[in-house]
Amino acid sequence: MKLLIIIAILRCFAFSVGQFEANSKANGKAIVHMFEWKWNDIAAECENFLGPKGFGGVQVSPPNENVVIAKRPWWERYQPASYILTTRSGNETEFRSMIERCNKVGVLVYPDVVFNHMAAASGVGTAGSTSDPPNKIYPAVPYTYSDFHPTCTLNNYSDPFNVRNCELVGLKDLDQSKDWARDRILEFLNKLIDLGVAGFRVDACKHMWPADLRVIFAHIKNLSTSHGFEPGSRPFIFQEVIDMGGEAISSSEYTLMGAVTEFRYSDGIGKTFNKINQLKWLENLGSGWGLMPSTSALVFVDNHDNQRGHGAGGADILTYKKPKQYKMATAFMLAYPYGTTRIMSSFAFTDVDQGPPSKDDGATILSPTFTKDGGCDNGWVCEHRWRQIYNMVEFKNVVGANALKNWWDNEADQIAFCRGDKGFIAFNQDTTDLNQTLNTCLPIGSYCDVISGNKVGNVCSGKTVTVENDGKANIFIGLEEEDGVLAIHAGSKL
Ligand code: ZXY
Ligand code: CA
Repeated sequence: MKLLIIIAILRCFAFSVGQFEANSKANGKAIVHMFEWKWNDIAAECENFLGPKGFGGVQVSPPNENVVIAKRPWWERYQPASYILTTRSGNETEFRSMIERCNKVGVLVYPDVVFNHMAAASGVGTAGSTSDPPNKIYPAVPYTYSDFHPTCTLNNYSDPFNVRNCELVGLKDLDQSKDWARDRILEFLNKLIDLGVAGFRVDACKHMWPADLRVIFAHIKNLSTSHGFEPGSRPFIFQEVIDMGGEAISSSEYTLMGAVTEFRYSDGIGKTFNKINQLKWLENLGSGWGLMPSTSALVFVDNHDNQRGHGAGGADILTYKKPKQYKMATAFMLAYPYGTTRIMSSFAFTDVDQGPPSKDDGATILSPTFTKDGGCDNGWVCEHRWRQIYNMVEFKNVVGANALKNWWDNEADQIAFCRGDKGFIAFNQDTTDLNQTLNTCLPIGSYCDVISGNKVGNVCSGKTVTVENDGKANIFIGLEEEDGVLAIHAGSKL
């Protein structure tokens, strides 16, 4: 009898916290963060590009109302005024339509959700609601002062109480242990579930108690069967915890409840492809680097915050501003079997506070325009439309769960490896050309390198690699080439 009760308790536990896997449809596929895009533009991008190219999901900017801040910095969206679904990205109708259109083409939607805090700035929000932070009154939720922790300043990262109960840059700190706050947060998250989202990127988890998050996550509904999810599917939750070491709070406190952002990966990959570390050290990336277990890790080359030189990694973080190294780092991330991968899709910026391309004094975000070669314009970078990146998204899908094998390196800055017998990739950031006969693990045939070009009909627009019947091929990556990578896979065979 006792044993049965224990089993029953364990089973409840398993069901309530088992949200590691990007659920079945997206499992193993890349997620792209469409930072500050409008809902209608994302819907079109799902249909025209992301679905056809095999992206598994999109992270979208916070869908709920934020306080309008002068000059419209990107971070105004991290100052919630209410849970009304009206922002510069669009309204609830547009949000709903985006989710349906993206789901239909197999691209799942993961909204960024902010519930550590409410706005620090006073004024009117994007849905017209007022916020009164000095008195901690947000009438459109509604929240009043008793829903918040007593005021204190967040200034001591060695003290978990200070980090979790005090105000980060004056943002009013919600008390997620209180029933009223918890219920408003859950009402918001469950409404998003009803609209068809597949999970959440949860902002500022370091600043919330793991025990409170556990209770909140356990009360989120299963994914909506009326949006095509299998009965019993749990949301995929990835928690933002900036843990570079040296602070009181560790990312491992959050791995029980879902995936966690691995900022040390971003830092390490940046240092590697900035030539601070050698490529050969990538062989044991993962636990060899002291990173969290692969199934817990949400990995990225850069995110919307550290691409601005803020926080984790500082100047070593690679961004679209160093395209050759950025593409190499992203290709490595998509080829190497570690973590759930997220690609950043940015707008161009010169000032770290600058918001997205916009007109009418910032009120209206501009839509991306597209160039003849398929890239973006009008202020949008669209890394996800760079051939070297979207072709590696396909590489990742083709190699699937096949293990890494046949690691080769020159004991310095040239490396190569296979993924089962489905894919082969080589990198060169050494001071000489890479010119080697290597085992590609692929069946005999001619393959298009998907970095220097595409397979177009039965020809390659870039390099062609000839694999002999022993799996070997001559691999050449010249120093002066546009890209320091070469990748071939089962789907790029002529
Ligand atoms: N902001 C400017 C002005 C206000 C917003 C700034 O100088 N902030 C101080 C340094 C960055 O600290 C922040 C962190 O997380 C946030 C912040 C924030 C999360 C939010 C809203 C915020 O200011 O305003 O939802 C933060 C927390 C950490 C950490 C590093 C940074 O280790 O535990 C910013 C905004 C940054 O720079 C921001 C916003 C959203 C994010 C994020 C950073 O998800 O990661
Ligand atoms: Ca807090």
